[in-house]
Amino acid sequence: MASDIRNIVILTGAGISAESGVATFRGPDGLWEGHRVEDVATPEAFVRDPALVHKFYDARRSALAAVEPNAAHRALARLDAEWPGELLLVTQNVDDLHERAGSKRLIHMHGELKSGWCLRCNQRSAWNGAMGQGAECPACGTTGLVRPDIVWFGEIPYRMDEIESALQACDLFVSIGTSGAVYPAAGFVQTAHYCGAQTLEMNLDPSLGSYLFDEARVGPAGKLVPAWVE
Ligand code: BV8
Repeated sequence: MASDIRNIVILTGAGISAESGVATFRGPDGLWEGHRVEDVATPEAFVRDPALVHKFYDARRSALAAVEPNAAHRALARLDAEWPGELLLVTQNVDDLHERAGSKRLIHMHGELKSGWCLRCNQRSAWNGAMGQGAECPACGTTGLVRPDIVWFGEIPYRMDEIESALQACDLFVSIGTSGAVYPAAGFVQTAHYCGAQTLEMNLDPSLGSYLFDEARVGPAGKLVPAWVE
């Protein structure tokens, strides 16, 4: 890595978990039981059909037990442990593979499958099993008012202030395994570029925003990311 690089921001998307066996959103398998994610991952869908939305997230939460971090997650965790400068890993993913690989300086901007959010007391709690409609909030005991702690379309992503500050201060912005289809994440490369950072994309196919990057490497994250970290 160039010697003038000190502060790094890394953005990951579903593609970094693909080699672990976690389905991406917009690939050939991009539908879930015939539903587009955009039709299930919304507050309106949750009001309209909470059972369907809980089923969608319960299925993905239980699938986490069967998957493991891959070489790309592990390489980023090594970088997190060894990089002497600032490093922030922002993931759009709601799986727990980055933390299981050991990444510490991590933000889940779209929430986490393994968290529940009580609409009565507003507390978030760790969640491993099914949530369903009768779930009881561990903090206040209310049942039936726990929702997935996921940022749905139309909702504001988490910790955007911290992310914006890191983008403005970084020397290098790296995007890994994302189609560039969803904002504000898809716009991070422009913020970093305007603030003087070098930008690198690593993706199986050129993303919608590939043209915005100084460099775009095409291939599987499990191969490209360890080679880049080394
Ligand atoms: C917001 C949680 C305001 C759900 C998700 C019109 C124009 C522009 C924007 C909008 C618009 N209309 C509405 C909007 C805003 C909207 C949006 O962007 N819509 C899109 C569809 C147009 N955004 C929002 O609503 C966001 N909120 O804007 O609030 C605001 C903003 C800022 C500040 C204040 C207020 C909220 C968006 C969050 C939605 N929730 N996830 C869940 O997970 O169930 S988004 C969902 O898509 C996932 O999080 C996912 O991470 C994300 C992006 O998808 P990707 O991760 O990129 O996955 P995808 O399948 O698309 O691509 C995978 C890529 O990997 C591919 O390129 C593939 O080639 C590659 N790949 C595959 N295998 C590999 C690989 N790469 C490497 N190696 C491999 N092996």
